[in-house]
Amino acid sequence: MEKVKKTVFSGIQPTGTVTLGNYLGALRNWIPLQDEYDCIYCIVDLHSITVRQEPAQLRHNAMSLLALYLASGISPEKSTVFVQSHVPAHAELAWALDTICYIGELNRMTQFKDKSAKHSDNLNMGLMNYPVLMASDILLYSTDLVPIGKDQTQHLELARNLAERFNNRYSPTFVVPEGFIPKLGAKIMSLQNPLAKMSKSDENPNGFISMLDDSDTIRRKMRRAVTDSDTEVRFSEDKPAISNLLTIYSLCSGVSVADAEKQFEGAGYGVFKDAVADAVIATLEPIQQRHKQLMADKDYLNEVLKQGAERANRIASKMVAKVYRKIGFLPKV
Ligand code: ATP
Ligand code: LTN
Repeated sequence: MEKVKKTVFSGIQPTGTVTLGNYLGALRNWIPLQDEYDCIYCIVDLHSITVRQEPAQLRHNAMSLLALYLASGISPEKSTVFVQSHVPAHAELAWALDTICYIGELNRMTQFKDKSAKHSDNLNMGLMNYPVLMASDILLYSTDLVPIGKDQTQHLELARNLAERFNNRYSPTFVVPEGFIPKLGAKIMSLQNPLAKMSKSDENPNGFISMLDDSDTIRRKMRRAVTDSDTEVRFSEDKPAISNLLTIYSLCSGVSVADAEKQFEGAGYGVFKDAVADAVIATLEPIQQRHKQLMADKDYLNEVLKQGAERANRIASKMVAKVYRKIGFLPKV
């Protein structure tokens, strides 16, 4: 049966508080898709335990991330919002996909190499297996479009390869998904090192702006942000720090990068950084207020999760049953 609407799937790990990078590169782009697509937005807690998590903190982070999804404009009436561990099909399909994924493919993954170096004391199988679980998330829902930041393109490519491999080995089963990567903001860089991506698990909190940072913290982090050698506010490859701030400014204020360059001609970095801070604060403040209200209403948040898990389970369990049948497992009696 042809679908009326195409399907969108994406997720964020509850590994800490979502950063401005996660927001501008991913979350923000999820909102407008809700009108045109069947959107499924997941809190990927199974992924998050590939790095050690403190149980109470993980529980808090997952709930807070749900509140941030909703506060940012994800509507539980329009979209399916749920927690990955509430839907067993994610792990069930991942196992089957594991058996058609080669170790060499996972060994080549940049994120695996980076995280292995960073967590050499905890080189667990989950860290290596991470992209297969992500493929499972996507393929379970016959996803057409996956809105993600640039760092996830290699993982999406693997999901496409596994879908095609399974379809060829058995028969057409999975939709081969496409990525949706924004032109501007697909890789927001650290404020302390413009050559490294802004990450919520950065040890130096001055490197990232968390979506829940208060105005004073945002202003302070912005003032401390590293800059490039001359004093010109210009977007260019040889000015990675200022180009990153211009990207943030443009996305938060709605002013194009070219117009922003004109606006700050001769102004100096101090004035520019304060304007970037103002734009970020104006973007985040209303979200923070809604987040606070939502966090005070746990019954509502739990109800959203319950309905989301029911909807997701219905679709995902059917897909697993179909895959298990094609593989040759005996049907349940
Ligand atoms: P961690 O630091 O815990 O590994 P993370 O900050 O990289 O996490 P994820 O949960 O892995 O965040 O990513 C969620 C989404 O945000 C993904 O679509 C990812 O591509 C996007 N994203 C992450 N960091 C950035 C960034 N700096 N700029 C743009 N998009 C980003
Ligand atoms: N690996 C992603 C998070 C993620 C995801 C997904 C994104 C897990 N499953 C499915 C899109 C679709 C990351 O951002 N690190």
